[in-house]
Amino acid sequence: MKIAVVGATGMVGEIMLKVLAERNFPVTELIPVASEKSVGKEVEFKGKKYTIKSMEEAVMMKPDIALFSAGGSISLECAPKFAAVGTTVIDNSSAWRMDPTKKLIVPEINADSLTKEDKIIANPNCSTIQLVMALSPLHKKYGIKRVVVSTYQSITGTGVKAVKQLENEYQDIKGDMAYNYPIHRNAIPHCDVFEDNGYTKEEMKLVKETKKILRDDTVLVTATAVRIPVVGGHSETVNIEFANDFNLGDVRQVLHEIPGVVVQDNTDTNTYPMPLYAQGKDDVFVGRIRRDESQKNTLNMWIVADNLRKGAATNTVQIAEYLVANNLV
Ligand code: 2RA
Repeated sequence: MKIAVVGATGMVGEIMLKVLAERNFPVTELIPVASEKSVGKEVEFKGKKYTIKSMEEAVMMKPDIALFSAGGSISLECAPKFAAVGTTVIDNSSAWRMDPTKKLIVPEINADSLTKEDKIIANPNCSTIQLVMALSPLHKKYGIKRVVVSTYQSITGTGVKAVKQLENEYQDIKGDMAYNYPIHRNAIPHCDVFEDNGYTKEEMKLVKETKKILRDDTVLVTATAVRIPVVGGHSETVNIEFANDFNLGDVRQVLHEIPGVVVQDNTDTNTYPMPLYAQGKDDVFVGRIRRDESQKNTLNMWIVADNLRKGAATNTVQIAEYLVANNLV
């Protein structure tokens, strides 16, 4: 497979290369793509150096698949150019996610909807992916009426500038700010930009993308997204009201049976997911599973995942794997 990685020098791009190698994806030719200032530099993949190409060069090389993590504006401009030469694009930005003609894919949930005609495929937002990995099977079994989710998001979701800000603040160094406030010893209830309804874009991504992936607009979702000084991954408290009652043991069994979900839930041994231990892993970790005693048919849980892996790079590569395995590219 001739594979382009667009945004190859970014945080997610670098991890996409790492995951492609880890999973031994059948790459016969790698085309790393980055901004003009990086063209001509090299990236290493599986012990070999590859020269970074410009977007125009990469399009002319007609890759089979292009994995994008280069921001929404570049994706809106360039994904159609790749698609026009027959490349299948899997994009990590929000550009295409809510486009009714584009599919929003978490392979374990809805990859079966993909066809050869899907030439631009959207990778969901990281905080959505880990949420729906747990919600989907429970929705099928019990019918979800409403979800209340609060996120505790890693600064890596913002990028290198945020990681540098935290490092500087550890050492009391004044430097560039990724956020309006210090992040060290703080929690900022502001991920992405505010919309007219008082929610942030990040929160509305959770609301809208969850409905699209579950293919059910009747599922009610409300969200609060908070940035915290953590690097290992995103954490979420989730309160789920079902249409039907449930048995806690059955809920744990349903979650346990999902490929890619690991239940870590034992209060006797203080066993529960934490971002420090989720970092670098591809699973979605679920714990603190307990009945909401304030309301019938309602459950609380805690969900943690590495936002750069299953939340971005790994999910993208898994979509590519599905396309190859099902002869869709
Ligand atoms: C964030 N989910 O964490 C967004 C984009 N990566 O900032």
